[in-house]
Amino acid sequence: MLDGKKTLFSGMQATGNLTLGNYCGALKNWVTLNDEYECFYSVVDMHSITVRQNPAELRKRARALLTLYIAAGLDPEKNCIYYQSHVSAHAELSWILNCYTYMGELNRMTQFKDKSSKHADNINSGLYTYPVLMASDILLYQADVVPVGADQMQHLELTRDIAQRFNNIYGDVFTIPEAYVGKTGARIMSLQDPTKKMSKSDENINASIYLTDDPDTIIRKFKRAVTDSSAEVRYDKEEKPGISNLIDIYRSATGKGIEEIEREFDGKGYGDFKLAVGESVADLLKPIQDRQVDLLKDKAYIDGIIKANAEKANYFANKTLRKVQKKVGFPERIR
Ligand code: ATP
Ligand code: LTN
Repeated sequence: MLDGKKTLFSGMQATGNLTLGNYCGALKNWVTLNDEYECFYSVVDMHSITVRQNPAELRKRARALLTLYIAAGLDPEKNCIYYQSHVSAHAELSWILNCYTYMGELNRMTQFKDKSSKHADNINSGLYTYPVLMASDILLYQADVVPVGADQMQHLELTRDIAQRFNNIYGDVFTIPEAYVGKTGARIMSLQDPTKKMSKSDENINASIYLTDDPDTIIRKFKRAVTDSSAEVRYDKEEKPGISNLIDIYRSATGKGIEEIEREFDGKGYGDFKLAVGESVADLLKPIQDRQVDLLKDKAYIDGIIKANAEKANYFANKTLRKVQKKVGFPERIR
């Protein structure tokens, strides 16, 4: 706990183009929580290299993501917005926690199974121990809450287990973090296959709304969204997964409730509904896009944020790391 406030940690990978799923499931919740907590938001570039990256591209995307955090409404003076790779304690704690994590636990991680089937030519050990690096991210800052989309719950459970195991041996070293999964937007599904989550690595560009899409593209993608043939705007995840997903998106973009939405489109066809969803999403994203473009031009300002926040993150991370190193028996540093 810092300044009487609880601590929040979250992070996102700078791989691929961020989607509406990333925004509604993660970033949007971060913005609503950032007054209440002492917040750390990382661009987790070390996680990114578990999948092969083009170096210049990764650097560019990482900067765009860091800027997007600010454009979406996170104040970089109040929140610590930083690159994971600028804080070496992440790698150091990760090594230690690897020695407190069982292979049996890592074998159960569904993201590892998914990613290794997608990247069968590069199933590296970083991909396998990815959740341990994620646990280190969270535990270094003694985070109380971690806002993530529903797909990251399994990693968060593992983080809690590792922390608990460590505390059982060495005393109260780590805060046990809680997940925060938002009420709306926890799982935005693909527009082309509503049984699959919307994902930035989807090959079909019509399946995802990218945060960089312009209004016309957004509206066109919603028009093409896969739905059922009954032409009734009603929330029913089993029978009408496509329409329910669009209702979820509309709820997240407008703050309206399910019943209110059903009433609004009572007697109207899917065409009207899809257009309204598209317009609401375009309105939601436009101001963020404009601000990001402006911020990216202001090199000196962004560089200043990167430097100051890396220092702040290093300070807090090293405090925890030193404590852990002492607990496990590493020799004291001579000053
Ligand atoms: P990839 O396709 O590379 O696996 P991704 O789109 O799933 O990427 P991540 O970088 O793994 O995105 O996730 C960043 C954050 O966005 C996480 O907190 C995750 O839970 C959330 N998130 C990702 N996709 C969705 C989605 N479809 N609905 C809700 N939240 C999501
Ligand atoms: N694994 C997460 C990204 C991530 C993260 C974190 C999220 C890395 N470290 C710490 C929350 C807290 C993902 O793929 N979305």
